[in-house]
Amino acid sequence: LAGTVWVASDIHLGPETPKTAIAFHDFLDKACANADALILCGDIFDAWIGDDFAQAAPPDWLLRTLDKLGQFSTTTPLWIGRGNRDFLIGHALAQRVGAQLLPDRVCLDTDYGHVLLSHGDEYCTADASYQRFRRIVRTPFIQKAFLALSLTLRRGIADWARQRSMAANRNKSARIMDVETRAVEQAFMEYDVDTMVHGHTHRPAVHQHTVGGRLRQRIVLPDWDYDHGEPPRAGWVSIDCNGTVLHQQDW
Ligand code: OKV
Repeated sequence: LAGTVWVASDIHLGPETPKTAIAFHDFLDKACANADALILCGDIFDAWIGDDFAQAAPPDWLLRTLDKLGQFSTTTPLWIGRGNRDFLIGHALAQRVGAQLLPDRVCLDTDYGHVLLSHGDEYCTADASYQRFRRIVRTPFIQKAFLALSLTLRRGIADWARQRSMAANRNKSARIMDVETRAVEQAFMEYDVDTMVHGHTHRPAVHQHTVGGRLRQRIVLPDWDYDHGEPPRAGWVSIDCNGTVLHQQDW
């Protein structure tokens, strides 16, 4: 990856976030003008129940973003990673928008060196009930069975799962829902990188970790929301030969 790489995550687009969609589309114009590649590392969408949903007759809000991404990728390379919400994104969607799918964790070879990129939910190891949910819905035969259901049934299951999750999260502490330092440090060691970027926790920050006697940097991306209260939230990380910069609506 040569030049300037931009990374964003947790846009959480859906039928009820039109302002966030507009902000994201503006961001794509900005990325088109300033970045040599764009990586979206998970939860572009607030829910995803199968690529066929986007293929048959996508609702208006989705069609606009698919077309925008498709247009974007004709001029700038686009990579898409799956998040904890849109983990069912598949190659059909990637093809539809002209993107390449990323694996869950990927070591990017940038002008600033190796950067470990992931969505970030895999580091939330203190949240046992979430990790259980994650294991179940990531089981291939369970995914196949789910995708074989009618869209109506899948929508029903998704609504139910989201209601249950919201109820459960109300009783979880901030610490439980953040990353575990031990899981992060393990990843730094395993991938032997000095820079890590992830989203998921919605706690944008630049953290320093000393692991294996080396100072390392972990950049956490913000989520995006222009539809629920002030101030709006958005941001991205830019990576070039000079290093990394976390941008938060200073644009
Ligand atoms: C995504 C999350 C809902 C968190 C269900 C198998 C199973 C897939 C699914 C249903 C839900 C995605 C696809 C959604 C993420 C939630 C609630 C909590 C914490 C099955 C395969 F098990 F039912 F058979 N799902 N949807 N959550 O609405 O997009 O990440 S979702």
